[in-house]
Amino acid sequence: MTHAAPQPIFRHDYKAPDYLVEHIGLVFRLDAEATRVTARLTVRRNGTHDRPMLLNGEKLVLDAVRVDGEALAEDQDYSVTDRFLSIARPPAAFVLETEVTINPSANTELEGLYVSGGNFCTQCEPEGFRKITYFVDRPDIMARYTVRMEADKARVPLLLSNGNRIDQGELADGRHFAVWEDPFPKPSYLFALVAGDLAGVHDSYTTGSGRKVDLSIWVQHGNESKCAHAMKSLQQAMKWDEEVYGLEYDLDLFNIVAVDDFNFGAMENKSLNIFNSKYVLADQQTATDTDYSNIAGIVAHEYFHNWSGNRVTCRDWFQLSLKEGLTVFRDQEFSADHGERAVERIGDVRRLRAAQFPEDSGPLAHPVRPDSYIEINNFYTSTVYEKGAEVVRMYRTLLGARGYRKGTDLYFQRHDGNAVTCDDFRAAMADANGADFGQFERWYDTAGTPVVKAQGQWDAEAGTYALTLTQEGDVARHMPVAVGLIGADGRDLRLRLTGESIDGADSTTRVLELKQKEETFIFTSVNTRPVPSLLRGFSAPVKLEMEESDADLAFRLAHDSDGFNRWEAGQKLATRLLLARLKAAEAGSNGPSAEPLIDALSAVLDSGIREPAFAALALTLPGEGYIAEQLATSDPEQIHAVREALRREIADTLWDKLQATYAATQGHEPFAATPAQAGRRALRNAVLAYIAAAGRREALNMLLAQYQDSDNMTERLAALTLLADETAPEAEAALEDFHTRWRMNPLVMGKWFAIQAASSREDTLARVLKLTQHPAFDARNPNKVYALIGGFAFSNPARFNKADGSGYRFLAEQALAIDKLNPSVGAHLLESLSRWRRLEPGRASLMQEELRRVVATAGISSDLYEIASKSLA
Ligand code: B3K
Ligand code: ZN
Repeated sequence: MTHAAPQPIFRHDYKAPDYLVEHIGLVFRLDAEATRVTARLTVRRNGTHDRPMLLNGEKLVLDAVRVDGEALAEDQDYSVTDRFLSIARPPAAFVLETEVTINPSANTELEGLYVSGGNFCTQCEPEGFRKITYFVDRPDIMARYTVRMEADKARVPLLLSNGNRIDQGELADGRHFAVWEDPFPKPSYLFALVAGDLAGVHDSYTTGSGRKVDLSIWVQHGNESKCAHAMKSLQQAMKWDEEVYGLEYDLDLFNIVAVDDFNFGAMENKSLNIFNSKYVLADQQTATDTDYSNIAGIVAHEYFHNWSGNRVTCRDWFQLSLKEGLTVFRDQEFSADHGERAVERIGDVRRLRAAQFPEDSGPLAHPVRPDSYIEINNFYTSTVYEKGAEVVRMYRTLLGARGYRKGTDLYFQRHDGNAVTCDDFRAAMADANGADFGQFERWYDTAGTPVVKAQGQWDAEAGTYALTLTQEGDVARHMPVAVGLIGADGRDLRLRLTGESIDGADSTTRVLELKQKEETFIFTSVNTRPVPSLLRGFSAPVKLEMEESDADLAFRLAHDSDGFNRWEAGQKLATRLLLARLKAAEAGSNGPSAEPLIDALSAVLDSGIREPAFAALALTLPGEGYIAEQLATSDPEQIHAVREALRREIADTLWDKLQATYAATQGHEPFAATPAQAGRRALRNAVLAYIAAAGRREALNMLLAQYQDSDNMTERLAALTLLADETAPEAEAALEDFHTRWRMNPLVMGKWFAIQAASSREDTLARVLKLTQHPAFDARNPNKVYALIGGFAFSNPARFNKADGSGYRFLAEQALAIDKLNPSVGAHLLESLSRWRRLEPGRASLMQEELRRVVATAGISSDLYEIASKSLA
């Protein structure tokens, strides 16, 4: 069978639903191979029309259809295809009952109802509910749910769904039941069911208005001791949302369930969040500091969705960023308030630049609010999430914290219980503040990263500094540009724009509101040559271009009061050097001296121990992907070689200081996952990475010692990651030792796969191929697939982009194989083949060849088809 090209769906075709569902009563007779689902829908016609009622349904075996208790006749009263059930002439108000059978055990897509670790669980966003029962599966249908579950009591003692449990009891033959009712109307994508044998960890939270909420985290037996961090994070998130947004939790219980097989991070189902166990379980021995911080961020993110997503939801999937951009911004600020603000912000921007900027300049580019899609699962992208968060952040930067809060208050008050659009959010921000956000729509409807050029002119005589900002391209956007001017003593000047009175709003950072294609802002009373610090805190998601000398960059790396820009200055210094050296390498010469950069990094090391988390980031050179992004076309192996050579030069030159810092960052206190300790460990690991880069024998011994002697996974894994680049037998032995210790722990085995996949060893592809046959690897488990195959394709540019195309071929084969089991995971892997236009011609054509092969393969999913065909276009 050949594949008819799947057709796109367009945002402009949105129509209000023909029928509304007010209530749905579900009965599940749970069985691993044959679960029976009865659905009782209370339906009302929407408007005046005589159209049939069309319900979505996939992979369902239809056993019965009834309207108001009367069985319907096929073809006459209803018709059914492999995607829809159509009810021919329904009355204006009626009860529709369907009975279907589904097979949770055979569900490898992990969408709908499936089995993980022997337990039943669900994933419905965006379109999984239609794999459970026939329904009008779109987010603007908000219904109340009552759910009855029946199962074998011994094997399935726990029965959970959304809302409150209103009944439970025993049935014949050792079975039992529970009935849950959710008082809040919700879209079908927020439905959840969990049934199985799990251990519960319990605590509580009392809201500001005095409501006691029972909190439970459900995990596999034996993992109870690894839930404390997730529980504490949940309590902090509940408190933070009250304090910062005035939003309280609205039910008496909140459940989190951890499962090992999950397509992404976690899911915000009403009062029953289901999580990838990777983002719940943590202890000192098995989780890194990064894991701890991801857990806090994701637990908070899913909790925050209770308001930004659940109480106020999306009208259609084109509005996805309405909930995701807003909720990412909320979780970013939560993390900033609980950690080091500048360090968190640097992390946000690094992620944005590593994933979203490339996406926005490649064939898969799309606006924050896309205009069309083939498969909505392909649009859970960094543009919708991370750029969407930047867009929300800009409202706050433009309006200030108070104005922004007025805007969110109005948004939640106006739209509570409704399914709305990005325009509604923008209107709430504007109306609450009497502000004009008309031009701001460009951030939602136009793809691409804007480029802003800056030029400064200090007039010594007039004592003015004129800053001209120019937006490239046809579309002028409305954006905040936060600016500081630094005096010769390293201190910020007090800023005043022309026309402002002396006692006007002068401060050291000013937010300029840029709206035109070109605007000049003139600061007065600038009596020494200032060093400008622009786009402080990364105030807009743009590429800023400005001439700046090495000396000014080094000065800002030492003195900029804005932590983000201080880091940015160092990155710019390093990027410039790396690009010059790449150019020189092509011409067969050495390129410029690294002295200015090494001096600057030396100064970072001098003060490193006082601000270790920042120093770790400042010491780390821009990644290979980021360097490639600065070039029209590139050779990733060459970038790797040049970057490694520079790392070695830095390590050789600063050897003694690196050793001293390593010694000074040895931990003495008992382990705690605090920002302070995590900062110290981050600096220690960054320094160890340089020490390893020097390639001396004593370095190998230090790696082995850190691997063996550490009492925590952060340090142990960092050492093992560096050892995985080595070919020495001791390094192999360490990898083997790690496997022996942790082979029973799937999350730790994921780390073991990931570091081998990211190894710079020449034989990495061969090893990855071999690891796909390892007993701990499982192509059905997304974590393992992303660790091993994703780790190779996304985190190892040098080995993935081998000039002979073997990496591309491997990836295409894996994506095709995974596609048969789990299309959304297969499609995500294939995104690694989308950037061929930015590669030198030889690799570019090898990459295209693989994409063509994928498109030409019969029977591929629409998910995979969309990524492959768009990547080629
Ligand atoms: N809303 C879910 C993501 C669903 C992804 C479906 N492919 C988790 C989140 O963003 O919070
Ligand atoms: Zn989300």
